[in-house]
Amino acid sequence: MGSLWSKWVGVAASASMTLGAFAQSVLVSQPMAPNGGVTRASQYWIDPTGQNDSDNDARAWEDFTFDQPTTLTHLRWWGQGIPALGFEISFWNQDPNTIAYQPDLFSGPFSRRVYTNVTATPVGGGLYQFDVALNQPMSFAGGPRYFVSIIGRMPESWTQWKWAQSYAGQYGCFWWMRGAHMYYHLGDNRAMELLGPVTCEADLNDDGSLDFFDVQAFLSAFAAQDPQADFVADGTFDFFDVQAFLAAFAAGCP
Ligand SMILES: [Ca+2]
Ligand SMILES: [Ca+2]
Ligand SMILES: [Ca+2]
Repeated sequence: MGSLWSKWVGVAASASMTLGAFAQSVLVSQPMAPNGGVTRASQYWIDPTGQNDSDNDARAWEDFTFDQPTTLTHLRWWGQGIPALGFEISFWNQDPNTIAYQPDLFSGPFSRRVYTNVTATPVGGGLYQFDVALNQPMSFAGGPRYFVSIIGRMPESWTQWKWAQSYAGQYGCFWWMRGAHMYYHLGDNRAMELLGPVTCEADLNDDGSLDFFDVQAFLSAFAAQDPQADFVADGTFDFFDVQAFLAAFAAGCP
């Protein structure tokens, strides 16, 4: 135990780090299909008279689910063109009154915001990767299906913004067009990525830095056979957990 202990102390002394404020990890990855795949119109005419009743108006929703409670901080998506008036990004619950794949259209979105500070990076073929930091981190429960809807805000009634396809994802997407007076469950998934703060596994006391207190917390949890110390999550507490903790600690926090 003595040599192991001195190794811990050595690692702890050499690796006191702080979480970067802007580091992100990709939580859901549905990258764009080659050449955008099947694109879907998702835009509203921002009618100067406020009526917003263009038959051309359309909206696409893409679903996502987390295994455990999760925080989102950034969104990335792909599509055609750059809407002159920015994007509206909204989050919706699954409709609780049906087992069918459907956002809660009756209640509407539980969060909706217009973003004009979106970063657009050309990726060829008139397509762009769009990136935005959400105005505030958003928390989601583990288990339920959610939807994110992204619409381009257009100054004319006849222009479209089209959301690219991803070959990743499941269940396809949900889509509506005002002129068609119908909702559609389509087979193709939309291209998007959901990003959150980088989690730091070895930061056992959750204070954003790695130091001796985390080693101490690991030792206590290990001695108590607390699941927190079961780093190789197999229900047993052995050297492999110690090794995994040391590796995570040595890797540091981004
Ligand atoms: Ca989908
Ligand atoms: Ca810590
Ligand atoms: Ca284990």
